[in-house]
Amino acid sequence: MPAEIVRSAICRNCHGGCAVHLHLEDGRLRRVVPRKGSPFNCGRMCVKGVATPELVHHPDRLRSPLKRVGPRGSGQFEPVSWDEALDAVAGRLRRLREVHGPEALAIAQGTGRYYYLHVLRFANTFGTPNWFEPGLANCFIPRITAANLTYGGFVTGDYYGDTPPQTILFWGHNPLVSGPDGELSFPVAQALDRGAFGIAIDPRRSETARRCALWLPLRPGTDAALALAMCREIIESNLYDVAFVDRWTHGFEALRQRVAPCTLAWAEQVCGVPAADIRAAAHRYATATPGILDWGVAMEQTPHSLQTVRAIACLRGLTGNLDVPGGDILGMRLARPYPVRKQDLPDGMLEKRLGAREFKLLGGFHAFMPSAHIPAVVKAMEQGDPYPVRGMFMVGTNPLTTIANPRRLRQAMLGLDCIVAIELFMTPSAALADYVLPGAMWPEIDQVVELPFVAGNALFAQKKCMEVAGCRQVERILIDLARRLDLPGAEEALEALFDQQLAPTGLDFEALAGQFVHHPPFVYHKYQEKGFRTRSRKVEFVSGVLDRLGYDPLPAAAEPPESPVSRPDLVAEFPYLLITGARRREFFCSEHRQAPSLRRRRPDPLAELHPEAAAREGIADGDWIVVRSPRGEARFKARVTADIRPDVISVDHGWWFPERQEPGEGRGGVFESNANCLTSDAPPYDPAFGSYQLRGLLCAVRREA
Ligand SMILES: Nc1nc2c(c(=O)[nH]1)N[C@H]1C(S)=C(S)[C@@H](COP(=O)(O)OP(=O)(O)OC[C@H]3O[C@@H](n4cnc5c(=O)[nH]c(N)nc54)[C@H](O)[C@@H]3O)O[C@H]1N2
Ligand SMILES: Nc1nc2c(c(=O)[nH]1)N[C@H]1C(S)=C(S)[C@@H](COP(=O)(O)OP(=O)(O)OC[C@H]3O[C@@H](n4cnc5c(=O)[nH]c(N)nc54)[C@H](O)[C@@H]3O)O[C@H]1N2
Ligand code: SF4
Ligand SMILES: [Mo]
Repeated sequence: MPAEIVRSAICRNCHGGCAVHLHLEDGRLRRVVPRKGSPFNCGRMCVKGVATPELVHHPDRLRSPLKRVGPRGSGQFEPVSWDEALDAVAGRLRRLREVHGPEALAIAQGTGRYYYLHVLRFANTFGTPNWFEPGLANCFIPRITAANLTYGGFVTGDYYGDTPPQTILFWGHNPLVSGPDGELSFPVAQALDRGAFGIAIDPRRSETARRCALWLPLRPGTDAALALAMCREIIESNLYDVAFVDRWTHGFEALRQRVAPCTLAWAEQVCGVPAADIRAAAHRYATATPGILDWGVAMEQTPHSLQTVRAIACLRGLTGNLDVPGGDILGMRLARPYPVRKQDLPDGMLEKRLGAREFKLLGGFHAFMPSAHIPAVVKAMEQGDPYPVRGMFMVGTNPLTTIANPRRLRQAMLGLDCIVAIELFMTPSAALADYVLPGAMWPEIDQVVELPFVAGNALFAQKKCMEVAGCRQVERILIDLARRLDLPGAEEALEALFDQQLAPTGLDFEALAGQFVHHPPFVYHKYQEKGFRTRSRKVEFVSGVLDRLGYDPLPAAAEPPESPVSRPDLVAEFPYLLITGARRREFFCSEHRQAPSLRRRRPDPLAELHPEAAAREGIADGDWIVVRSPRGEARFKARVTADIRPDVISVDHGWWFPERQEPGEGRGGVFESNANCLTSDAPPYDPAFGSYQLRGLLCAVRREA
């Protein structure tokens, strides 16, 4: 086959969204380069995207369905044909449903990949409410929900219009490296280059914080207190947008009263940040407008996630930085939601969803994307309580690296009747499966992409650019299984589902793929016509929905359950604060350690600590160290840096070692440098989302002997 350049592709090596060109030769992907002039990625891309050919053609890539032949956990598999694998998997799933009911199948998936919503469709049509993802209670859903509750829609920063932001407040977020939309890092960098005033609220001076004029290194887990103090300062100094607050908000007086005790001095003491800096951040964000408040995942990883994101959300309402050029803009939602067939979930299954009754915004009727609570699913696997979960279908997730207390999960999985995985590589989690089905990577698929995620201000369509023999697009695998299981909607082809999604645009998949992008002019101030899409039609400082559900309708602060304040008994043994899950540009969660160019840049899992802590513990930069929490240990290479609070240790996210394929529990060294060997899946949880604590835990550190 001759050389060819495909010009209409969207990289998905992270949640993704960079428009790229693919250079193909003899059916192989040779090079990925950024598409010039693309507004979202500004004609740029990152190293993960550049490394795509190494991953697509990697010798370890799964290229045939595999059937387990040894005992579960032995990692012994033999290749089988697609027909044999799909027939066998359908047979197993049917039997499971007949014997125990559809709810006995847990469907686990990973963070937003191309097939994300189709997995939910499969769960609904199969009839199980027990669909989950490690990042739901602890990632993005609290932010989306807080925005929906407060403004009636999701908001993203306006980096794209003619009016640049004057101020960008980065809250627990490092978009130059990580974030829900990878392509966003480029317009963020551009806005900072063009002189936007950056403020970073982060215990580490992250790559993004280093580009900011003001850095507030708060104590992990105290974000709600800081946000409430900023709200108070903005109100009491009369810096709020009086006209906007009067006309467009609900509950201002109640908020004013709620935050009255939250003085700068109080916040300084709770958060460990000088009052003068909190004041400066509040004044700058309120007065140097328009301003963007770009928030990340950190404050969703505490058992206080709802009130934390709500407190931060109120700042946008007070300052009127909403749906204005250069501020935070409400999404256009150009497409219809993907047809996930919620209506097919049988009667009674909503009540059966594990954890839904307790965590109403995770799994209940008002949840944005209803899912099960992971600790409840693991308990049902272990104990059959309140009913048995006997099977697990993993679609692009490696939960032994990403779920708290992964040893417990592994033990529970060993006892299941049936495990199926769709994967790109043989991960430690997939190695526990009975059948492993090889999925296609993004150059090998048809896809519709909405950018930014959830906001949907532009739509892209890509047609399959190439093929890797033996691998199949995940939705097509699920449709094949649905047909074998006679599930509702199974007759609909993937293209028909894309067409349904695109209907409001007047384009179908073919037409959009032909033009690649649909990006109509953005409309600001959308609320001025019909109000915000909340019950009161206003920005709700007091949330009507939260009130009805029995949650505090006003934002509040709380001390993390494991902290020097709430657990002084642990401080002598565990004197440091642990933040888990640091992201690196080279990797996406537990992925990409196989790619030689990326691994060369970042060979080892890192733990960052301050020179004062290092000196106290006798640790030098580059030493291997052991980080210990009340639950376990993990080893990392020390990176000694002044860019972190002296009392904080930060450890990397998602590590395992694909080059180590020894059988048994140690496969892939999955429990060696695993941040989640340090975290806990035990209560307390956030009362609305069930989030558990992944940041601000207590830990100790020592040099490895
Ligand atoms: N301690 C701690 N734990 C955390 C976090 C933290 O900060 N700290 N963060 C949490 C968050 S925010 C999230 S979102 C989760 C992430 O958790 P997960 O989504 O489970 O992330 P991964 O473990 O990387 O799993 C993705 C898997 O999908 C496979 N995959 C990727 N692309 C494709 C594809 O196109 N097709 C198929 N079939 N498979 C594919 C990859 O090979 C990989 O094995 O982790 C959570 N866990
Ligand atoms: N390159 C790359 N990109 C990614 C990922 C990846 O693994 N690699 N993962 C993807 C996923 S699933 C997600 S959820 C996003 C996450 O991306 P972000 O939302 O940017 O979150 P993190 O990178 O986890 O953390 C951002 C910052 O929060 C700080 N932080 C830690 N604890 C606290 C705290 O208690 N309070 C505050 N205010 N800050 C704190 C950290 O030091 C860090 O600098 O990135 C996505 N994009
Ligand atoms: S930022 Fe994400 S979408 Fe863009 S090139 Fe990197 S991996 Fe691909
Ligand atoms: Mo995430």
